[in-house]
Amino acid sequence: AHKEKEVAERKGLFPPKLLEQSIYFESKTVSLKKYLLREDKSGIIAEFKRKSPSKGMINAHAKVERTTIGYMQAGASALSVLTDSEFFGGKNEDLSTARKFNFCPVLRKDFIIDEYQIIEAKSIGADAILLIAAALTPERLKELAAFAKTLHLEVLMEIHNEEELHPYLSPDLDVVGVNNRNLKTFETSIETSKMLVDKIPNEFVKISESGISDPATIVELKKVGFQGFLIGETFMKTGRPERAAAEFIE
Ligand code: IGP
Repeated sequence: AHKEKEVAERKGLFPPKLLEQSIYFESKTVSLKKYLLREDKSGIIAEFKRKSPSKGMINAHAKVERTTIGYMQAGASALSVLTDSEFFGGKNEDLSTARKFNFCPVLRKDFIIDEYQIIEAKSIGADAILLIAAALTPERLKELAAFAKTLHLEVLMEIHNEEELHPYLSPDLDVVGVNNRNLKTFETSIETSKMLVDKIPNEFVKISESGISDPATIVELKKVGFQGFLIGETFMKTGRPERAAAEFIE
C-alpha cells in the first residue's frame, strides 16, 4: 500500500511524458539473461542494499560508485540495486549512479505494482525489473511483464513456492528467481531453491536469491540447475562489499 501512495505522488511530480525525455529511452538495454549465461562470468548478481526489514541497517557508508565498479571487477555478471527507500534505504539515484559507471545489466529492485514504475525504471537506466508473484495476481503480473517488454526491459519474476509458479508463467518473463527468504519469518533456506528448480521450465534462466553466504553453496546450486545467484547481505555487511565479493568469487 505504501507503494500506491508513492507512485501517485511521483506521477504528479514527474509525469510519464517527462520521464520519457530521459536519454535512457534512446539507449539499448543490456540483456541480463545473456550475461547470466556467459561462460566467462560467475553468474552472480551482486546487490547494493543499505538496509533491510530483516536485518535493519546493513551498511550505512558504502558508496554506490565504488561498490558497483568493484563488484564488476570482482567478476559479478550483473548488478541489482534497491531503489525502495522505506524498507531498504535505496533511491532511484543509486541505480542511475550504478548505470553511469557500469556497462553490465542493472536490475531495478523494488516493489513494482504499476506501469509508471516500469517507465521510471527505464528512465533511470535499468535493464531489467523485478516482479514479485506474491505481490500480484497472475493477470496483473503478466500485464506488467508485457508492458516491460514494450520498453525492451527484461523481467525477473520472483517466487517462494510452487503455487506462485505455473499460474504466473508467461513468454514475457526472462528469468525466474526462487527467493530462499521466507517472507513471514525472514529465515532463509537453500532447500527452497532445491525443491523448486525442476519445476521451472528450462526456457527461463533460473536464479537462486537470498541467504547465499559461501561459495560452496553456489557449487551446490549450480549442480541442481541454477544459472544465477543473487547476493546482497554477504557482501554489504562487510566494511568493503566489493572486496568481500572479490574474495567470494576468486
Ligand atoms: C539478496 P541477501 O540475503 O543476499 O541479502 O538477498 C536478495 O535476494 C534480496 O535482497 C531480495 C529482495 C527481494 C529485496 C530478494 N527479493 C525483493 C527486496 C525485494
